[in-house]
Amino acid sequence: MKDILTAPFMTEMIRTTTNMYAHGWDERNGGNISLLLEKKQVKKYLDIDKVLRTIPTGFSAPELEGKYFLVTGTGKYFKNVQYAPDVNLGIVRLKDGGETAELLWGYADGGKFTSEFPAHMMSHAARLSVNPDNRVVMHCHPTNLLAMTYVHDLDEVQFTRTLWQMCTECIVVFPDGVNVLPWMLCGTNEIGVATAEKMKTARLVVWSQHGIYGAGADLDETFGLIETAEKAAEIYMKIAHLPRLNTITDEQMHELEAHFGVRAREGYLS
Ligand code: 2HA
Ligand code: ZN
Repeated sequence: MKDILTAPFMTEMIRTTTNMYAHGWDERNGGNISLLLEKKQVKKYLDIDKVLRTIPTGFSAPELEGKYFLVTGTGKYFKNVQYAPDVNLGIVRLKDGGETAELLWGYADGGKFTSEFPAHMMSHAARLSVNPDNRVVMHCHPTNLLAMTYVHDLDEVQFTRTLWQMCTECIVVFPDGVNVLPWMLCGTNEIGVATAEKMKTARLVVWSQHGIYGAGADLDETFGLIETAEKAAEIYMKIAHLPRLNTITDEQMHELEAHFGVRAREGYLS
């Protein structure tokens, strides 16, 4: 059996959490990530018949029965993941229709998965239903996106269009746009259901006055997606209070669509 700390999925997870902390998106215990693993990946590093503990999840997700996830721990700090991965991360397998998680590795201090586990698992199920290659759900608190939810209309078309207008490549990176939830109580099944519903039509879901969820095929892509939206929000927060003399027009957006072979979300451009 190989050392799990050398697994590419582990080193990427450690690098990603470290980098997200460095970006200021994950203060204290803010943020959480879940990465869907293949059974054959896990078997190289762990005896999958050795269950350390079982943990009730408090929700059901039959679509995810038997699936393996590497997940950040509840109350854990992203800045500490690199120093103690086995305390701050865990690998679980879902059973009983998603109602039970079997711990196979990690949460070594007796901890468990993130409080946002429902939103993560329900979002995985939603993304997999539209993209079988989806592997990552990532939540964090990027400063400018969060700031924007205090001063910008929360209408999804308006919010998306503003972000697209802030950097030329935004429409290429997230042509599906950004969905927006109003403020809701976090850590609940209700916000999980609402997030998953929004995840069916976009890979980015803003939680107003809280943060953002991103989904993608790998950690790099998902990080890059949030990074691009956050960059756009940063530009917006720099210019929102100034007279706008120039912008990216819808006509120019159509040129970008044609050149990069992407299709903007239906009805979002004139
Ligand atoms: O505590 O970010 O949304 C981690 C969180 C909760
Ligand atoms: Zn949060």
